Amino acid sequence: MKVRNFTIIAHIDHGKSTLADRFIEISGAIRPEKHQEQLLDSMDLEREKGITIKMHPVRLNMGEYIFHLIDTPGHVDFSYEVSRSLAAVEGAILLVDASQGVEAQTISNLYLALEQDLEIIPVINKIDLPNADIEGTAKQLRELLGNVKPVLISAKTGQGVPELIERIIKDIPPPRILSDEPLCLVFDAVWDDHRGAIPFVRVFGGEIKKGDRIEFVSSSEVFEVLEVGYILPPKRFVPAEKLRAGDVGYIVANIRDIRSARVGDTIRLEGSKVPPLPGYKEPKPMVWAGIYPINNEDYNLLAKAIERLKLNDSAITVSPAYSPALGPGFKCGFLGLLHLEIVKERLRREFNVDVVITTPTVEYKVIHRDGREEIITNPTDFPDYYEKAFEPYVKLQILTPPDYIGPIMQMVISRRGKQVGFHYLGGKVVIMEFEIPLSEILYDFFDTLKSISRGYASMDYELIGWREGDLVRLDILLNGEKVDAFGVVVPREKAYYVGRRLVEKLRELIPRQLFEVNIQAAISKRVIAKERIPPIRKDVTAKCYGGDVTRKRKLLEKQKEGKKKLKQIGKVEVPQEAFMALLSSEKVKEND
Ligand SMILES: Nc1nc2c(ncn2[C@@H]2O[C@H](COP(=O)(O)OP(=O)(O)OP(=O)(O)O)[C@@H](O)[C@H]2O)c(=O)[nH]1
Ligand SMILES: [Mg+2]
Repeated sequence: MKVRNFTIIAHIDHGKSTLADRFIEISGAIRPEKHQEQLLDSMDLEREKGITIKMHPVRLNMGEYIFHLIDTPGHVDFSYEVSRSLAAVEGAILLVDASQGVEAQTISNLYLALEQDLEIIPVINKIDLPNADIEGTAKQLRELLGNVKPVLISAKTGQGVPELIERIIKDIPPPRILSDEPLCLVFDAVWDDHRGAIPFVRVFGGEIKKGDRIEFVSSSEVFEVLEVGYILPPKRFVPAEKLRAGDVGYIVANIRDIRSARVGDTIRLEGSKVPPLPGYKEPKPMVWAGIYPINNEDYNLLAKAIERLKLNDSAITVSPAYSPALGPGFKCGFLGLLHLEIVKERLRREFNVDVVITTPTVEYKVIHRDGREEIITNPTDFPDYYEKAFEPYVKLQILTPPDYIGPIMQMVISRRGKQVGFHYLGGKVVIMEFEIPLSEILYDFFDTLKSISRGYASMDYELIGWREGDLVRLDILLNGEKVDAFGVVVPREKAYYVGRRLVEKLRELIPRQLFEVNIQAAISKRVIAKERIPPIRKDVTAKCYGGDVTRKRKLLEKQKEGKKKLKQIGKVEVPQEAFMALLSSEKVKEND
C-alpha cells in the first residue's frame, strides 16, 4: 500500500475539521447516515464549543493510497498539539478561509511546519461564501510562500476536494524511513481503564506486532505488545496484524503506570541500539495556577485525575502544592487561559472532581537583596522587598485591516506595550508587532481586541524573555486573615486600581454569612482598599415558626446543596468564581 501522512493546519475556524469530514466521506469509512459535522471533534467539550482541542489522527483508505491524516486545533493555547502532530507526518495542508484571509495562527502554524521541513500545500477554503476574496487570499499566500498555486476548495460543499487529494498524492513525499529496525515516535496517548495507557505512534522503521518486547527509551521500561492497530474515524481502535514503517497507529501493552508512556518518547525493541528520535521540546507554561479540590477529602481523587489527564494533555505541568487557605493541592502550568478552563472542565466531566483554581499568574523572577535569584510561580511567595524583579515579555503579533490600527495601538500602549514592527501583507492586512508584558495580554486582551476591531483582528505571541519591572504583591485579607489563594503580583502603578476592583468584585461574589465579612486589599500590610459584607440577620429557618420539622429539614438540606461549590476559608465560605475575580475585574474596566 502506498501511504501519505499529513496534518491539516490553520487559524481557528478556517475549516480544518470540516475538510477532514470530506476526506472521511470520500474514503467511505463512515456510513452517510452516521455522518455528522466535524466528526473528529469527538469530545463533548469540542462539540459544545465548536472548536478542536485535541489533535485527532485517523487512517483512511483512499483507493490505491492510505492517508494518515491528523486534524489539529487552531487556537493558540493548543499549538503544542499542532507541533507534535507535525513531527509525525511529511506534509501539511495549510488552510486559509477565503472570507478572512491569512490570520495570526495561519502564520505561526506555517512557521512551525516550515521548521519541520514539511511539504506545504496551500489551500484556500470556503470559496462558496459570497464574501470570499480568492484573489486577495492567494496574493497573501504568495507573499508568505513564494510563487505557489493554492488549491481552491469548499470544505462544506466538497468542491475542489478531489483535486486536493491529487495534490496530496503528488506533492507530499512517501513516509520517511529512518531505520531498518523498529523505531516509533510516541506523539500522543490516551488512558483506558481496562487496557492502561495506549500510546499513539508513528512508525519510522521496521515493524511492530503482537508479542514484540518493546522498550520506551527515556524510562528504559520494557513491555510486551498485546495488540497493535489503526485509528479509524471517528475514533475507532481497529486491531491489525502489525504496524509497518510509515504507519500511524496505536499500541496496547498493558502499561499501568502512566509515566511510562511519555509523549515524545521513542519506542524500539528490547535490547536495540537504534538511536532515539529527537522527541519534543517540553512546552513552556505561560500561566500558573493552583488547583485544589473543593472538598479536601477528594485530594486523592484529584491526584489520580490529574495524572490521567496529563497523559492525554501533555502540555500541563504539575507539581504538588500546599496552600494555608486551601489545603493540599497542585500547582499547574498552562499554555493559556482557555487551556486552563478546558483542564478544569475536563476534570469535572471526565473525572468527576470539582476544583477551585486560584488566580492565574505568570511567573516572576526576583533577585533578593542577598543576591539570591528565585523564580516565583505563586504570588504569595513574592517578597515585600527585593533588589530587582523581572516579568516575562512576549513578542505580540496582531494582524488587522488598516481601519483599526489606531484603537489597537491605543489599547496596546495602555497595557505597557511598545510597537516594534509594522508591515503590510498583500495590501489589505497590516501585521503589527509589539513587545508587551505577558501578564497584560492574558486576561481580557483578546476579547477587547476582537471587539475594537469588529472581529477582524487576530493575534499570536511568543515569549521573548525577562524584562525588569516595578512590581508589588497585592494581598487580600478576609476578616484580617491574609488569604494566599487571592494574592496577585501587579505593576506598582496599577496596584491601587487593581486592589479597588478586586475588593469590589469579591464583595459581589462572596455570599453573606452569619457574621460580617471584611475584605481588604493590602501592599506590605498597608491597606489600600476595603469593602464590607454585612451579616445575614435572620435565621433562614425562622420563617417556619419552629413547627414543621420536615420543611425545616428540607430547607437546611437545600442550603447544604447550594453550598457544595463553596470553599471554606477560615470561617468564610467562598464560591469557586471568587478565585477568578481578577479576571472578571479586568472586564469591568473595559466596560467603564
Ligand atoms: N461556507 C462554508 N463554511 C465552512 C466551510 N468550511 C468550514 N466551514 C464552517 O466554518 C466553521 C468552522 O469549521 P471547523 O471545521 O470547525 O473549523 P476548524 O478549523 O476545524 O476550527 P478549530 O478546530 O476550532 O480551529 C463551521 O461553522 C463550518 O461549518 C466552507 O467551505 N464553506
Ligand atoms: Mg477543528
